[in-house]
Amino acid sequence: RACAVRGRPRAMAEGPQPKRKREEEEEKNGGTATQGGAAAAFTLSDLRVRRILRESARDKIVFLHAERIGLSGEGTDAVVILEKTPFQEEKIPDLLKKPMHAELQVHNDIYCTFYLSPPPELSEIKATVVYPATEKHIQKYLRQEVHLIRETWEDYKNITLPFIQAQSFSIQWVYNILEKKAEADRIVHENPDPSNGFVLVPDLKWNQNQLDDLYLIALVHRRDIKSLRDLTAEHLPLLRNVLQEGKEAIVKRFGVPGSQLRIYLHYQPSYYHLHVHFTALGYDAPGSSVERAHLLADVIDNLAMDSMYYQKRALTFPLRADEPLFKKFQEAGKV
Ligand code: GTA
Repeated sequence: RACAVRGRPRAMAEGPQPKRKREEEEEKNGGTATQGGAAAAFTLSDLRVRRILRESARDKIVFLHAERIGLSGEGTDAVVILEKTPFQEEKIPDLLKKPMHAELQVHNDIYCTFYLSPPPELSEIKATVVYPATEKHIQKYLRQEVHLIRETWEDYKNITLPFIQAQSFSIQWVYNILEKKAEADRIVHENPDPSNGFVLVPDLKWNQNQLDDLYLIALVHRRDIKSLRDLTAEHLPLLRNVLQEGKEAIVKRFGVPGSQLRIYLHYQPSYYHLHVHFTALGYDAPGSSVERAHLLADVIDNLAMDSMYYQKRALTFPLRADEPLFKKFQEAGKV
């Protein structure tokens, strides 16, 4: 059921690559992406926009509810995220040099503003597609009011755990990576140990063209750890491997030292298979704020002090007002 979007695939496993090599790769791939045992391929132009779920002028990103009309005339939901990509340092001089349309909008004394229409290679937009998308995906990207929840261990057992057992996003994409059915060519590092090992891959949000928004994700091989709440001192060797080997692999491949990485877990995550986020310290990554991110180094220290730390303390996290889990907390009189 993976989506196969006919478009321009990137050969990303090797990190930011020289332009010529990337172009050769693209020609070799013939412009079609079919990773992960994909179902029928479709082009982006098969998708019709139904509505804008959310947009941000600051982040230059728009989240769309789209649909693909089948032969029977029935629409299947999709989510499309369009995002203007960051500038790539080596291409900046071309922006001024290459012939293009430049419209002068304001000229006042020493101040001018121009609007440029750069050639395609200098004006990329990244499109992330979720197809077919569930109602939960659509809700996830819809702009909504957010509330903070303070969850005790009892709340976790009585409200959150039954909820996540009954309905949470599929983690098939995680298993595809761990089993090398998808993104195998993107793996940056692997420790294959079934208990204490993990796979480190570039996150879906990072195009690897520049290091400013570096974002990788470590997925543990063990399948029995849903989130922070399941962690005990038993998991310390695994967590220490992720922290140490993850940092070593990133400095080796991308030249970014551990002191410039933000390494953290989300609580609540969207996907209940333990994973750790590695983002560039200078990048304000979505979900890196205090109400959601738990630094891995702190998690390790907390567990070393008290094996049951995350089964004892209350945890705070944000929930959107119309999320079913928020309603469960409301019904229990906890909000
Ligand atoms: N390599 O197939 C995948 C894949 N999937 C399906 C998800 N991820 C994947 N990585 C690879 N291949 O960082 C990544 C996600 C995320 C992590 C899961 O796995 O990109 P999480 O379980 O803690 O869930 O982490 P999280 O953080 O909620 O996930 P997600 O999807 O990133 O959503 C976070 C919020 O960021 C969204 O609600 C959205 O509002 C916001 N956002 C801002 N910018 C973007 C963007 N460019 N793309 C997507 N979401 C964005």
